[in-house]
Amino acid sequence: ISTPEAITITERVNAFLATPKKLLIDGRWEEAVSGKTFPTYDPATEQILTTVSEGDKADIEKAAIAARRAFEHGAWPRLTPSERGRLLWKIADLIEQHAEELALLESLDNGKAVTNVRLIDIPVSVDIFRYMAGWTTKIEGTTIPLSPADAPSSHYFAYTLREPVGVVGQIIPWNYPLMMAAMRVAPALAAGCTVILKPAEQTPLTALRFGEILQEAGLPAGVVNIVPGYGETAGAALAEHPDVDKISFTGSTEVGRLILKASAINIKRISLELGGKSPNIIFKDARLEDAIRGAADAIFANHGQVCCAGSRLYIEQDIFDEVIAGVSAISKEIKLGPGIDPSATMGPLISDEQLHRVCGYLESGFQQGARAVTGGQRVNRAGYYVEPTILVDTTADMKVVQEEIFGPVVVAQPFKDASEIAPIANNTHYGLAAGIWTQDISKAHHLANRLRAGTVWINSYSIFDSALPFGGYKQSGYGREMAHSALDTYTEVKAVCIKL
Ligand code: TXE
Repeated sequence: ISTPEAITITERVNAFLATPKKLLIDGRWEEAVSGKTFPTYDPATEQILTTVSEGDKADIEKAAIAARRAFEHGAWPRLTPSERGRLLWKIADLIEQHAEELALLESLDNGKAVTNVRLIDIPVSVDIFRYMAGWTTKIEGTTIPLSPADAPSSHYFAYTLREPVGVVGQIIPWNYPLMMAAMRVAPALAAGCTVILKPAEQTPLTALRFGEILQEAGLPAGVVNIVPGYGETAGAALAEHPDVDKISFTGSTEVGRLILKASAINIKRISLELGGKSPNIIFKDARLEDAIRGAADAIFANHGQVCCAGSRLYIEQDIFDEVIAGVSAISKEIKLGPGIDPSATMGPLISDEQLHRVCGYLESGFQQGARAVTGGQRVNRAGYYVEPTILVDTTADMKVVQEEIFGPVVVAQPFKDASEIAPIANNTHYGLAAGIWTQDISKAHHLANRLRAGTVWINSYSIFDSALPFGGYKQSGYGREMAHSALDTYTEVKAVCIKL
């Protein structure tokens, strides 16, 4: 554990934290209708950072009215695609301009290393706005030749339009708070939708600062409304709201099911990015140094609180001990500490609840016969720290092998030959991502085809790019984030048919 020789918290960050935060509704910062607030904590110290207005059903109602008005009338629908694109580009510039402030806030609120926020969360957030800025002028329909059976001699002209789906509710988690907001808001705005964003109750701060940035960029009132609050109240009200056309949700499979049920009220469009239990498969012909580093990064990055974390490690028998020794050595180099300690490479988990969830999984693993080669317990100090952990002697039926732990815990198992690995890798309810490490490119492609996962990385892991679609098979959800695929989920296709 490192001592917090922390980075200086800038005056701007201190000023932001010094005032209780409010909700952004219709371009104004407002207190919750109920007058309630909730605290947001620094997971490294367990101390309160600031208080935030607690939105619930009444605030969602106000936000839905504002978002509907902004969608139907006013400046937003009148902007040309090109003007919309310029606005998105400006938002990207402003995120970049305020990068350090956002990075510090993220690190304080979430616990993740500020160096990683600067390296990943901020650039990805900037890039998705620039990428989507380019798409605003390219959301095109098609022309379609018709052959009507009952009127073969008539001539028709038919075409499609792609129109914004309408008012969109976005419910996001706490593991990449700013990035998740950017990845959802950017395509929604590119498509011409309006948004009600509900950040996770654990990490509302960067979303709120992002709201100020949207105002600074000149986004018309009501186009993006930000309502922090709890899932069971604000989140559920958003999912149930009859005048919200679509929900984009990232979080647990359990809540994903609730969202689906709630969406029945008005047949909402839904995209779900749920959890994962992604296999990372290392063959003996892989470049071992790269594979070992890749296997460690795949699970320990962001403290394992990553939906696509490589949490099941399958290693060809002959190299099992060598790979485990290598990943274990890397895990011992990891320096635990608060996110704002620049020398820390792994921070605390997000909350007491998450700490207990992860420790509960460790306990269950040990009870079912798993063994920790390294790590295996909570770190005895303030903050929600768990040791980077490798579990071996695991079997397919164990909870730690089947369920998402969402912490720095990998389960490792040997396998004998390539032909047996696909069904083993596919043997969970999830299907978000997978990794393959081999120099035999034919074997890699063959296996990539057999894996039931939305993303397969070969000789790499967790490569994200604005142009690369991301999403799940099976109970990892459906719909794709990022790339032009995301625009499909924020648009409706209208067919127009004219008799000539
Ligand atoms: O998720 P929740 P939690 C997984 C991961 C983790 C577990 C629990 O395995 O251990 O989920 O985390 C909102 N109606 N992932 O409890 O509850 C909530 O306010 C509407 C994977 O944090 O799903 C927050 O904004 N909304 C994951 C968001 O849903 C509701 C990221 C996520 O919270 C709601 C996070 C309700 N009834 C957790 N209840 C990923 N796929 O990346 C809660 N919410």
